[in-house]
Amino acid sequence: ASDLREALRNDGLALVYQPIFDAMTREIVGVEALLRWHRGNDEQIGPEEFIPVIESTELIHDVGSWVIDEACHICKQWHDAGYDSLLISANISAIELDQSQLLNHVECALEETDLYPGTLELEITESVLMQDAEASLKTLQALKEIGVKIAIDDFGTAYSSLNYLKRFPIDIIKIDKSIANNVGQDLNSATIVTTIISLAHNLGVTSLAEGVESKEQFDFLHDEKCDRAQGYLFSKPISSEDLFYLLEQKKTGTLA
Ligand code: G
Ligand code: MN
Repeated sequence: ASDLREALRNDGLALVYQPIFDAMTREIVGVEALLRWHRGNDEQIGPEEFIPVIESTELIHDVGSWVIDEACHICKQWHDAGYDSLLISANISAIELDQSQLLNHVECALEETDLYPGTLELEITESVLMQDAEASLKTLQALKEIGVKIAIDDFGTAYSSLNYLKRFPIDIIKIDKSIANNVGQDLNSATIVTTIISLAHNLGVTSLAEGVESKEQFDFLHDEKCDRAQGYLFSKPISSEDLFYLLEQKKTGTLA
């Protein structure tokens, strides 16, 4: 944890950005911010390895706040550069969701960067929502009131309870990559994807498939009217500079 404190102070933490595509128009509609820790020389550590380590410490708030600040800041830059409807999505941990600090911090970050609240999406995993449903509900409702969008992450891997889908103010369902990734291979995954998409649509919620790696998978999602897609088929997570370059290429038609 002390290594991480050091990293936070010395630019050892960085965000990379994975574009999210409109499945119909194939335009980039948003970007998910993903945390990376550059430890030592060439070592890159993903959040699944270090977030659990710091969740029991105060550091989780510093890291969480930093992610939101950085994500809002970069998104505002993209807006100012002309991509003014681009959405930015950031991941929220269980501990953060549990605290009133989160709401205050999100409000501050939006105000400081002058970012339109409706362009910020916060991703929360299913299992986190379930841990303390009452407290989570309050925080999410407050976030909703200030105009922020809520995405439920890794959907289909935990309880997938219809009850909380109804109770929580959710705007986007992100279908877990393990499911979308299997649609070509097994019929069950394909059926699950189809079901989640129609569930989302019946609830008036946006459906997003993660982990799209092949053209076949994408064609299936397209046929099933999935709203958005994200995955290696389009792009892996990239630096903010590379993302900007990608947006420019798309605009000028250099890239199909
Ligand atoms: O839990 P969450 O859905 O936020 O995790 C996103 C992670 O999935 C990132 O670390 C990202 O690098 C990874 N990822 C993104 N696209 C793909 C993909 O197409 N295939 C696989 N296997 N992983 C992906
Ligand atoms: Mn996510």
